[in-house]
Amino acid sequence: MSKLFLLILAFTALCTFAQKTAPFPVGPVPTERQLAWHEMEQYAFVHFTTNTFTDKEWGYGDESELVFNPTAFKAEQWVKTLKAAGLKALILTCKHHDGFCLWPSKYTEHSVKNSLYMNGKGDIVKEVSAACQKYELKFGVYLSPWDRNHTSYGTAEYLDYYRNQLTELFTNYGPVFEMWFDGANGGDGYYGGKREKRNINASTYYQWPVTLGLVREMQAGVLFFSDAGPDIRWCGNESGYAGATNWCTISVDTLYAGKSGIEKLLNSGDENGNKWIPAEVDVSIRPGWFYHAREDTMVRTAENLFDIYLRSVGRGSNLLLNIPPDRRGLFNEVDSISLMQWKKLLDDAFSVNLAFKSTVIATTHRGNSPEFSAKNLVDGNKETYWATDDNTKTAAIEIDLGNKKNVKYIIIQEYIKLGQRVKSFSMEVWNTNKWQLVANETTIGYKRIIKIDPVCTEKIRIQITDSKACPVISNIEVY
Ligand code: FUL
Repeated sequence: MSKLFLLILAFTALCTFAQKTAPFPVGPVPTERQLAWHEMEQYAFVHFTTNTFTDKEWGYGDESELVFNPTAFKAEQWVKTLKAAGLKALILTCKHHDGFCLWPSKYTEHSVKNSLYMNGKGDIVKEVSAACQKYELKFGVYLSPWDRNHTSYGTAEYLDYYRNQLTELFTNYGPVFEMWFDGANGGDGYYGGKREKRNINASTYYQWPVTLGLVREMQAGVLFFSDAGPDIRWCGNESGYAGATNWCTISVDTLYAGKSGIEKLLNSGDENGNKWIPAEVDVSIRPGWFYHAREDTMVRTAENLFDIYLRSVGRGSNLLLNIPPDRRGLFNEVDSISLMQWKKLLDDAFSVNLAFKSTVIATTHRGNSPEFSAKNLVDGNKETYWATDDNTKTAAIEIDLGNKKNVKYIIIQEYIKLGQRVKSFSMEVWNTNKWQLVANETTIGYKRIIKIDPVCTEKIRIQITDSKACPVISNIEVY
């Protein structure tokens, strides 16, 4: 045998062996914290402050503390309602732009301690975080960087104030899963009586790296949300949708460069982005973020919330749904009813997975190894996956449901621990003896839910038509 022949033989053997091992990650991958975040999928935002009582969306910062007076506040009512609606966490506006604090901060007089609520002895943050712990909902903090009340806003001194408040929130109220940094700033305010406009340079003033470092020291597990991450990015709109093309990757440089017009990029992410920063879709159940009685007739219907779910969770993002308590300090009946009806729609739509343990074949699988076979797509185990050989970027998967079933939704998930890969895919259903195209889409990511015109079929075919590297898919469900 010639040396060259032996060399070729050894090389082929090596390649075959390589294909039998797991694919290497491609591009940025999520951290453990981000992975756990993806799995939460949906949680609540709660906007509550003096605005609830003054009928405003952006308080000026000069509201008397005495206006804050919820007459029947019960944190458990919020938490039980959210839990029943299938939401996994609650992010509370501990301080909105008006600067009023829902906890008795020792660094300001503009807080619950000077309100009528419990004669100034109350602590809304304490009650809400405790109720979350009791009912096993995660708790998150919104602390507006822009403070229209504080006299030192715009100077270096304010940064100490802001950081002191973060210290109070991150040391006295248990674990915080997400910290929401709001980029909004309208300039003018009361500012301790100065009543002027204060402009800051948003990209340098707050010195975020220092603040984030401080918070991480107190709670290593927290995820930071802001327009630019570093853990979770804004989806670029407040209307309730992630991009139909939605990459969890994006380059932070691009995010910081020229803020205006960045919304489109935030909405779709960037295939070649150098960081894993998935999008979160924040949207309110009402037109406003705060409660206004006049909006009682404008609460989103269950059907509308279901559509939002499909355009957020169904596009690989998480949904942050705002439910603002009313002046009693309770979720209004109208909102609660809508939430419960929405939950029922979700339960009905996704109750029986027709693909579970069904027969699945693929045109190819990695190294011909059972470890990467198409069976893994329907085994209900998120840690197993189907993959192809490294140089195979297209493939077809066929799911045989056994006999004809009514199909309306097809769910597909990438094994994102190895990166987001798929650039385009299509879905077909077997209809009157031929394949009928029902979807032609781009990205998959953590989860993609495709709604199709209801069809009675026994077979579904999914074609991966382009991918950054070999596709790695962990799950397919059919409803
Ligand atoms: C915006 C704020 O200005 C709104 O009041 C609200 O809090 C929303 C979630 O973020 O930037």
